[in-house]
Amino acid sequence: MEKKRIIDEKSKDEQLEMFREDPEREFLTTNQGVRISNTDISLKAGERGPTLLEDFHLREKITHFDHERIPERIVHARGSGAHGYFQVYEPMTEYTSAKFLQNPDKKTPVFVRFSTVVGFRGSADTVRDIRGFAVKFYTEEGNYDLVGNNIPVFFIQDAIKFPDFVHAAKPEQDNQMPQAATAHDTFWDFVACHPETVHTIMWLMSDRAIPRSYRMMQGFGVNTYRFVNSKGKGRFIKFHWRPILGIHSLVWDEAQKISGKDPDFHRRDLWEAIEMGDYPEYEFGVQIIEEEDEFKFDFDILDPTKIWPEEEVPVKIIGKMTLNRNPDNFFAETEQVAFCVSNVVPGIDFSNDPLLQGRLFSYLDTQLIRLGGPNFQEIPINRPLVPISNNQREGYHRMTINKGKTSYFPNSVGENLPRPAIAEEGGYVNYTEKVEGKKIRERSEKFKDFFSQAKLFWNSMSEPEKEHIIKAFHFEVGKVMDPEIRKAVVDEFNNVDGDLAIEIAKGVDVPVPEQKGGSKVMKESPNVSQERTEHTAKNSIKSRKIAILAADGYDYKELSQVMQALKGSGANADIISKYRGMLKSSSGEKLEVNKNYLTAASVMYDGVYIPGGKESIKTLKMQGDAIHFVHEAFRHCKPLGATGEGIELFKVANLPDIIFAERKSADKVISDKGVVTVMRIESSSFNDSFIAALAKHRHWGREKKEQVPA
Ligand code: HDE
Repeated sequence: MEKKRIIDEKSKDEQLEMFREDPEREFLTTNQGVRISNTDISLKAGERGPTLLEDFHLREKITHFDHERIPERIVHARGSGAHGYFQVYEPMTEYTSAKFLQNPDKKTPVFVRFSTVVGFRGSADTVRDIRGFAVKFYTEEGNYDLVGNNIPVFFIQDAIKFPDFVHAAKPEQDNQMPQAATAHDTFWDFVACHPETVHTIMWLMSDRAIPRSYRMMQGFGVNTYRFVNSKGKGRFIKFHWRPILGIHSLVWDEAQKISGKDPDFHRRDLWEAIEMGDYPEYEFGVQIIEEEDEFKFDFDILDPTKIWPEEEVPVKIIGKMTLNRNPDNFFAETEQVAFCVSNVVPGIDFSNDPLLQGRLFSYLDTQLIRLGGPNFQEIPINRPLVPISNNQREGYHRMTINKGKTSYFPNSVGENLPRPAIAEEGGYVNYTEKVEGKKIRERSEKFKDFFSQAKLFWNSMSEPEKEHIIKAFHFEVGKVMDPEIRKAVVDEFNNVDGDLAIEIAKGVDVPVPEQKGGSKVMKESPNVSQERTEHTAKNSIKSRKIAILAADGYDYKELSQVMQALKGSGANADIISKYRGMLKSSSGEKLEVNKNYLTAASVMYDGVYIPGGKESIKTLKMQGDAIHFVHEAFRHCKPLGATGEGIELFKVANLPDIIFAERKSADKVISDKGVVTVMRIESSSFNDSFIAALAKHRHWGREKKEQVPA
């Protein structure tokens, strides 16, 4: 009889414990366990003589080192992982038999890997790119992998185009440039040759492609899947993840600067949040379409370049995922984790989405080369929590020692075991879908509508979002050397929106199209806009980072009052000054400086606060670094706060068209375009106003003020 294991939140951790190595062993040994007496000097024939081949320790150490690398993922090479758990809110029995979606008391362990797509393993985090959002659920029925992205659509409609697409997007083959960027000729040539890419390109040019944090981005399954209930009834579904912290992005100038100042920005953010107990949380949702409604929409529900607008097919929120533990070892866990779209459990099945169909093949195939053979599921991070029993044997790196005589089925020698399970015993039964058709290389008619949803996306953007998209085109297409490609891109987007095409043309040295074109679609889907969607939390500053600039002589009362208020709302603050060490207030208290101007920059923070204190402000006014900090934060539309003499720094920085608090009404808080000031903080509502400004994240109204240098 099979042993039943109870799977809970801790199960994966307990399983991994069996493989963990304690670093505090006393003696160095070889891989054979022989103690080593010297690991610094190789065995030589005499002090100045040649090294001897018989030095087994030297050979083993160097050989192992020589083999430390495995091929990086062909796409999504750069990633960061975290452990956590998933909990469903209510039984989903009506829709799916998947056991991990039935019991709200059950916590299913998960491992998540976030990634960029195009860059190599060592590339920067904040590049313009789609982000991978892959989740491995270690369920009681085996592993289920939901391998998604932070953008709900994909560039191409058929998996057969994927190698072409990736070749065009990756650095160019002659010179391997540019790194982790799509701003180059081959990428835009591919785009111009493939109108099916335009909808996803709109998303890629939007702020979605430069998230503030992995903790603040949505996730989407992209492809159409199926839920199947225990009666065998199937429904089409799309999966969604929604971050509890809301959806927030960087601005492009900031993203580029962070790439240099802290290429690990997203990795560090995720790691530190988990270390500090700010556990990232995401709600899980599904869109459901009944089979009889398959053809009811003006898009084909199998087309991965199309969304199911939430206004037409609402997202049902069914559970929550919490990430609460960092990996112990990056390579063993984050690098070796192998996601396969084909890993499903009973109750979840596939659709005929042609991109998905190809993915079902590709992921398993790629793990074979990446992880060196067919036994990669035995690597601890990939092991299911339920027993594996089948007749697959041998191959590179086989760990399991299969006992008994038989490795075939049926057999009479081994009591005919292990045997297939029927559905009632938990056996996976593929959905019985009727399929009839001629063998052809064709796509369905609605797949050929490339522009309607790109226009829908454009219609749904707020004004600042539209501005950002146009600027992104100016940067990306502006870097294309070949004028023919630039022209082809403008012509292509003239099919989406005539005004958009004109705006793109202006910035990339291409004549505006002779005939203003554009799709006729007037509809909007506000939920695709980060600014307009109701899913963006705009009332919390939990885990945001605030920079406090100060020098000796700062006002202790002001600083500590603001710090406390920020902390009380869940934000984190760093004190930044010219030197690290202790800063002395005007009343003698000392506070530790966390970063100096070289180790910190405004681009690493969500907001800036300047406390008063005559001497402190006198010093800051003389420091170009402090003024630059304020300029840059202003230009990036971040919330800024100052109290008392702190306001003088803003005045010296010449922040344009901003009204500041005045001495004559000392308790009056002035909040103008995200710049919050008060002369006397004590009995004022400064903290509330500053926190409200921080919660808004960005104050786009200031963006036009291009005269502020940054
Ligand atoms: Fe992937 N993709 N992909 N992809 N993908 C890989 O698998 C592939 C696609 C996604 O953190 C590879 O293990 C094909 C869509 C993520 O380990 C590879 C097609 C979506 C990750 C592969 C697609 C994704 C991958 C490379 C078109 C969003 C990283 C290494 C038919 C729904 C997972 C690997 C991780 C990784 C193939 C398109 C998401 C080569 C053929 C659409 C998040 O197998």
